[in-house]
Amino acid sequence: MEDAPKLAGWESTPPSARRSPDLRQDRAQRTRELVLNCAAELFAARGFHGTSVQDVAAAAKMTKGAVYFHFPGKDVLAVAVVEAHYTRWPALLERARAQQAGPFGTVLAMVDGAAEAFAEDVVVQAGARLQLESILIGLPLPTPYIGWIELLADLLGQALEQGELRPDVDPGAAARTIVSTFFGMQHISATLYDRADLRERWREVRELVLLPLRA
Ligand code: LUB
Repeated sequence: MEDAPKLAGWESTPPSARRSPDLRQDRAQRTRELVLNCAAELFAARGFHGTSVQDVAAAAKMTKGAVYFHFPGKDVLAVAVVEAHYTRWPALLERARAQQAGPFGTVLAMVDGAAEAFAEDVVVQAGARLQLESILIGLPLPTPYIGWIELLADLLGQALEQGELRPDVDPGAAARTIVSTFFGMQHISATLYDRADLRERWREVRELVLLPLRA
């Protein structure tokens, strides 16, 4: 049985989503989520520079003032979308670990789930694009990649201890290779084919990069 892996920088409730008790009303929360999802659709399609708060307000069928109440600027909105993108992974990890397939099986389930999320989840797609456009955003974003690298290194270390990983494979090197390969795969798919071939490209990476690491 694997130990609970680390979740570097992945918070299930990011700072931007924490609200004082008086703001935790369902309606305010639902409005915030509507604005966030409308912003994600626009950021994913047009990028940070190509999206205005007015565009988000129109898409959410709200006034700009209502958007500013939840997010006092486009930069704040972009940070919230990137943070929301990272909140997907702790829940995915819980589902992966629930399969009790051992640490290497959990790695496979995690990256399979990430491929599905990058193919389907507009908040994840927007988060990835905004990370690439971070220089345009006037506020700091969560540090990219480290969460995945540390989680996979942790799980692959456990896989090595349990004889599931080839003994000649360094868990840290394998984690960095998997994350780099996955990042490049999803970026090329997004750039060339708007992610239409992402699942097929992921199957190739899984077959040629991940499965050969097994003992
Ligand atoms: C992942 C992206 C796009 C890493 O973790 C991250 O920050 C990521 C956005 O920055 O791919 C590969 C799973």
